[in-house]
Amino acid sequence: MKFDIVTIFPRMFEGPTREGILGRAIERRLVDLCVHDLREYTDDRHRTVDDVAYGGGPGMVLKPAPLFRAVDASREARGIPDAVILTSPQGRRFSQAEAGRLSGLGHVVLLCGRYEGVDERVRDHVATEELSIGDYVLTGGELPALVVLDAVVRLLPGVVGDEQSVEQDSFTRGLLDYPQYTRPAEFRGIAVPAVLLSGHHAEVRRWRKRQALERTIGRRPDLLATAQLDDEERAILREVQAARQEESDDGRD
Ligand code: 9D3
Repeated sequence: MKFDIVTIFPRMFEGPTREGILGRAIERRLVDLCVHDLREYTDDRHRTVDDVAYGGGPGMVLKPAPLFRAVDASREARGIPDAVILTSPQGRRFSQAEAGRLSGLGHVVLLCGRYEGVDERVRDHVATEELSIGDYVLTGGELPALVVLDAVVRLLPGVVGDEQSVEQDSFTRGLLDYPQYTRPAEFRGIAVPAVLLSGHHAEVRRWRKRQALERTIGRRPDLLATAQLDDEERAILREVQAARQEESDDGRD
């Protein structure tokens, strides 16, 4: 899969794209990533990428010309992209489903917003979509672009060694992870739950399912509404909900 990222801070991508699963995917050429310095697409001596807003007001706005030229250059060098994504606080919320959709594309351009905003003509005539990663204020679209890149790349065939772990993903299935432990069996007097040492595989599986369901109800009940549960999980869920009902009845006694 081809990615072009357009940014005024290309060095922000150096560390994250060299390390870990993402770094290996690029090394193995499963991902072809080009990071472009927006200033390379300016035509003035000062390499100006921003300007004051028409109508006045605080803050600078990213000028249209360098962004238009950067996308033109990508199109000429690497072909017509399937999506040109502007990262912005006004975007649709990025999600696991969005990551899955993008992982089916061949070529994606990510434009990183900055400052108080981006000239609206970029939204209307260059970007095919606009994505936000959540409701908190960042200083720019570079970290969001890395988040999108990371979430999409790990879904590409061959990138994560264990395809099963990708499918079992909590957000793919809609449940949070169950608690995990490794050796030693007792650490500073804190024991690993006995069931995990018992060797009873069916019991371990049921315990994990129950833990995942209890955690999801307790921490992210919103996820449960759309979770894909198997028969055993549905049965355990009814038990867990009955037990919780008991507890809240007790509380009122
Ligand atoms: C909505 C806030 N804007 C009001 C004037 C100003 C503004 C704040 C922060 C404009 C741009 C930014 C920089 N953030 C991004 O470019 C951004 C972002 C984010 O801040 N949070 C979550 N997702 C994203 S995607 C791009």
